[in-house]
Amino acid sequence: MNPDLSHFQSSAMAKLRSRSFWSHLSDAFLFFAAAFLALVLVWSFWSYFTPTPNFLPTFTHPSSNSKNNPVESGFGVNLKSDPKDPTFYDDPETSYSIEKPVKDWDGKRKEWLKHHPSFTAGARERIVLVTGSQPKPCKNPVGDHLLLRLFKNKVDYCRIHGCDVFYNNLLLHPKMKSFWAKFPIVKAAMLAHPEAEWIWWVDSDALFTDMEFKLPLERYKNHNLVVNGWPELIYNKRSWTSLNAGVFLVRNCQWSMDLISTWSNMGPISEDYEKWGQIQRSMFKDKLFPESDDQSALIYLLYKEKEKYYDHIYLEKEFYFQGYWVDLIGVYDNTTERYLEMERKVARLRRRHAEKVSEQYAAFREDFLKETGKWKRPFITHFTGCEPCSGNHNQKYDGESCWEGMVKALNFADNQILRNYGFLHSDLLDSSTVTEVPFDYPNPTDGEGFS
Ligand SMILES: [Mn+2]
Repeated sequence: MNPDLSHFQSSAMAKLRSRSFWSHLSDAFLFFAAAFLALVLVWSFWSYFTPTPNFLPTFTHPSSNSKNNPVESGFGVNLKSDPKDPTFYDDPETSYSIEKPVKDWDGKRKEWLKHHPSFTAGARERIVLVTGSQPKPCKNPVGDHLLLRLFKNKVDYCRIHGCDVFYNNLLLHPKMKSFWAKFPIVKAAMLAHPEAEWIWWVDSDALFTDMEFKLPLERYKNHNLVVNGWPELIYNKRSWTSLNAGVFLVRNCQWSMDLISTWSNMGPISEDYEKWGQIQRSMFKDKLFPESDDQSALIYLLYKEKEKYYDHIYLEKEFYFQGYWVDLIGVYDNTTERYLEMERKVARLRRRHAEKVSEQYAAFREDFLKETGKWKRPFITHFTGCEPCSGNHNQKYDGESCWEGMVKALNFADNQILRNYGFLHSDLLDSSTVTEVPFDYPNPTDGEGFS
């Protein structure tokens, strides 16, 4: 403590202690007199100004009086105002193309936010989830159906947690195909969403299997890219699977713009594309195909330019930022049972509620999850190698296990949503039937039963 301050405090205490009983009594009298007066004043104003209780909020017609009222035109943000002041959008030099770098993006984003102040509050947490699939119908007969369900899963997650979703099914650069296709999309999404701090790329073959879990953004405040990965595998084993590039969270900033262009320049837009493939194969002995791929490219950057990249990239391994499906499909049944057990014991956890306030119930559950340990729901399950659209799954798996695994994961996730609508799949392998959820489910008096 500051010595001057401590002296002041102790002398003030001494003064307080030396005051007489009578002075305390007169203070008390004055206090009550003032409080009474205040009460009378508040009460009289209250009866003057309180309008007739109005149960329903007032709805005004959208065309009337909405110009200056930001709250009216969206969830606290003004969706109707775009002032005339020029921004990067008006600069003919600004290009969405992956081949033309963007400069001074931080300054440009900041300038845009200055002209759209209603977006400033909450800007640090705003996320746009970006995903997509190929432009043509799937070769696999159930491919499009699976893609629809995988997309629905992402929409469900974002409805609960308030993220926006952009689904792209076009190649934005003719050369940037398959795993390279995401970079032109992510770059374009960054420019299209200056209001968002984060772009969250989630592969079409990945799905949320814990609808309650929220990204721990606070943990990433000093980082610009988050991927699931293991430093020891990158630096000691040099494995091309030491991280997974199918799900990543990237900050909408200049650093990321630069990373995306460096990263993409190891892809098919580069004249050295073939050479990059050879470099990657000589570096990662477990990489079996010759083409340069995005995942190897990122590991290469982390390995070769550790000083430049390591401190800015968060390798998340504490939870399933994305998890390999083969490790996870076995846990859904047990996890379901463990969560029901939790709810049988705690009425607050099984209380019915509106879907919109689900995050509150996720927070309630936090205290109980620590005990659950390995039976915590995996956050994201990634069906790597299953190729739902083409059907050309990795020969390591048979098609049946990919298909069954996906159906199980989808229904497991869907149950977490459906419950808010009063229904459940009682069999995770049966996608087409549901049962109505009884009131106060799973009440201990129900016993084990719900099928
Ligand atoms: Mn994938």
